[in-house]
Amino acid sequence: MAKSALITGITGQDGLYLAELLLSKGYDVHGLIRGQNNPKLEVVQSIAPDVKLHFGDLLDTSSIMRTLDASAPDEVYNLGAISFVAYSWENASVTSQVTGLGVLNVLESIRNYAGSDLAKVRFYQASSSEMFGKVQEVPQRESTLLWPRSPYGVSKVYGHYMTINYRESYGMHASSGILFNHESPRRGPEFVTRKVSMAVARIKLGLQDDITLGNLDAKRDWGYAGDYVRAMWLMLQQPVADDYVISTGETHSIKELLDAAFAAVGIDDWAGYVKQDPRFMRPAEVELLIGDSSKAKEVLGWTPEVNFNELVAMMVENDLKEQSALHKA
Ligand code: NDP
Ligand code: GDR
Repeated sequence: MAKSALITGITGQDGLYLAELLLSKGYDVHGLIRGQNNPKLEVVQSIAPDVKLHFGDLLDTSSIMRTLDASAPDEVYNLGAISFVAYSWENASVTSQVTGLGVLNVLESIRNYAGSDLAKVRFYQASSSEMFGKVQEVPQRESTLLWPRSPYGVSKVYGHYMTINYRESYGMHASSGILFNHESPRRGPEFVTRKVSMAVARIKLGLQDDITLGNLDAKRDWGYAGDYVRAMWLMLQQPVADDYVISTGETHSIKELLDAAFAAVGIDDWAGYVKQDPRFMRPAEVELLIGDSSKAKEVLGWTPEVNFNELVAMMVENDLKEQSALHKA
């Protein structure tokens, strides 16, 4: 019989890639979608029409329980979250509730749903490299001390330890993927890679004059979302649940991101196109992230396939197509 999987955060970047991966493996895929008129519902239905959608919210435990009953999942991937770090300072309480307590709501719902047969449901939590924050070790690995720098990071730490706690307290097959930044043409436009790829495409097409950013010196370990959802699935196929860092092991500054994005449209000197505004600076910055994913390589056999330059070129190329189509329409 086909396995069943439930994905929270189905309308997000990772939710869609994961849904496509699981459908290609023959899973019966269910997604939790929130809101009475979510504009992304149509996107999910057009890209992955075989996904069965259930209306619910991470803040509404009864909706999660109902969705578990309806989908009878073998695997639950908890990707739903308020995920924009900058937003989390302005909205610390709701971020803590959704990104932090939401994890507990899913774990408790699974515990109630599965009863004495807890082993029948495997759980994946979307933990984040933002938990390392003010990094205490370079590169960061599973054992590195966590030192989050934003309400988002603090909420992810809560979800991370709650996942470990359910594994240790109840023997639940609950794993956390500590994923470093991963991007794609489906990345939300509020995140720096997509903000840059869209702006560079529009500048090239003569639709925009410049781009305004915040800190250009911060460094991130950027990978491709399509590679990273593969790691999520691999974690839940292991006999024993565990936590894994997923990263490329390479770090690049925002300036290097600008180098790669402008180079993709043939512009070598971007200085005249880039402005800075304190509005985009953060109250506390995560200056440097670089991950060591050797455990994932050893145990899961996982390695990333798309490198930084290929990723940036893929995003710019997609935005050139999207923006010219929009402009012609
Ligand atoms: P997105 O921001 O693209 O997607 C977040 C998803 O969460 C959306 O589907 C959103 O739905 C949903 N959501 C928000 N609030 C609620 C709620 N109250 N109830 C139910 N669903 C809700 O994130 P990504 O796809 O990029 O990331 C997936 C997960 O991985 C997130 O948990 C993120 O924090 C984490 N992560 C991401 C990394 C990255 O680099 N992308 C790295 C490490 C961790 P809606 O359409 O309604 O807004
Ligand atoms: P991040 O991603 O905070 O790492 O979280 P984001 O792309 O928002 O920021 C990356 C870095 O770029 C700097 N930056 C800017 N960022 C944005 N968004 N806009 C700007 O104009 C800008 N200028 C400079 C930031 O200061 C930061 O240093 C992402 C999210 O997907 C999280 O959910 C996830 O957990 C982490 O990645 C890993």
